[in-house]
Amino acid sequence: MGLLNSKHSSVKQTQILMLGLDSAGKSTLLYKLKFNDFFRTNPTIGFNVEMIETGQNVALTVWDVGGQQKMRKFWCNYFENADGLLYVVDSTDKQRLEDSKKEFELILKNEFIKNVPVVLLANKQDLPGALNAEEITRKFNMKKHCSDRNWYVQPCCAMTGEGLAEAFQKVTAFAKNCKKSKEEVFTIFKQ
Ligand SMILES: Nc1nc2c(ncn2[C@@H]2O[C@H](COP(=O)(O)OP(=O)(O)OP(=O)(O)O)[C@@H](O)[C@H]2O)c(=O)[nH]1
Ligand SMILES: [Mg+2]
Repeated sequence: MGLLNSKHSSVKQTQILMLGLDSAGKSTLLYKLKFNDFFRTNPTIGFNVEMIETGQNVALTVWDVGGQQKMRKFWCNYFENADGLLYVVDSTDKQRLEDSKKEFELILKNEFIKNVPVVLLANKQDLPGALNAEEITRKFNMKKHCSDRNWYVQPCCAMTGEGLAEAFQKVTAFAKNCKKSKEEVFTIFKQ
């Protein structure tokens, strides 16, 4: 069989897919993490991609895909290689919370995203009226929808960077474990 157990090289290269509705704060978050600076963003048409060094001997490739309605049909093009999913929510946008939840559930149903670990980012915690991590966890019914994978809900503020390091550490650790178990399956399959 032509399946390769590329343990050493693959563990270090981790693909993180970042999704969420438009204006959730994905690009702000990506550039804050990459350059430790706040940048004014424009709505993303297509995607942004950045390499992030984590200091854990893991290089993350982070894909930030535009979240406008017309863009969402292209999200599935990025699913196949994702080792971890970061789903960003504007915690103050109560009107569109239901939309965001629906999109999230659709993603989780996709075959390529099966078992892929999820970190949900409850962004814009600096703003008054932001739902906290517990409220977002409940609204998104995380226990039910993510029962087949590792998941975590991280409150954050993309503008100040608060909570971002924790979120990326978490998704990296989850993705590493997920890769390990995939490789074990490959190894068994090869024998
Ligand atoms: N107050 C506050 N504003 C934020 C935060 N994160 C992002 N924003 C603002 O929210 C707006 C949208 O941010 P973007 O990063 O462009 O959102 P996006 O998710 O990339 O949007 P699309 O590219 O359209 O999918 C910008 O005006 C940001 O400055 C935050 O943590 N707090
Ligand atoms: Mg963007």
